[in-house]
Amino acid sequence: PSRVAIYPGSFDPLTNGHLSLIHRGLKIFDGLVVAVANNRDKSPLFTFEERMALIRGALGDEQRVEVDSFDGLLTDYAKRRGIHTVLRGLRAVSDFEYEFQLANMNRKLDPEFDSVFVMTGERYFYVSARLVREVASYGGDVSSMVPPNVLAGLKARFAERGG
Ligand code: COD
Repeated sequence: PSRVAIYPGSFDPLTNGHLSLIHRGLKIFDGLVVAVANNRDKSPLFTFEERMALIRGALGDEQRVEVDSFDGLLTDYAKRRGIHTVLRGLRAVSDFEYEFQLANMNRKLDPEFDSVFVMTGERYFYVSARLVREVASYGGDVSSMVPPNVLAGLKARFAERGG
């Protein structure tokens, strides 16, 4: 039987840290569903459609990854998909507290639910989408932190905004 996990996140935008995790995840699972959260309460830099397109663009023709989006609770989406395993990344100790809370809450909502944590490649320990957004907004060089299509997307977005 094939093992598939959901890799959920904001992906605003996809970074090389996320990509590293996807490639590591594919060594553990047969397939991944990258699920972009369409959170109402956040005002993202990229719409969820744009974030999905950037992920698809960065993955090329990787057949084992499906890119999808969800709104509402992750556990509801997971149940709907019949997938009870989620892939999450850990960078530093600082990620642990948040991930621990998230995993426990999700477990309360769905007892079947399990989270698998993978460490990113060490080159990407310090890469976060939030810092990428901030540095790029001031015209800083983020070319080592994001794939080329995301770099182009960031440049276009901040050019539009006149930044
Ligand atoms: N190295 C390793 N891992 C990384 C790196 C990196 N450089 N960068 C990011 N990651 C990991 C993160 O640790 C995370 O595990 C994953 O990649 C995605 O990261 P983000 O920042 O894009 O996504 P998050 O953390 O904002 O995603 C949070 C969710 C959207 C999954 C969460 O808020 C959610 O499930 N929302 C839906 C509503 C819901 O169910 N809420 C209740 C949850 S208890």
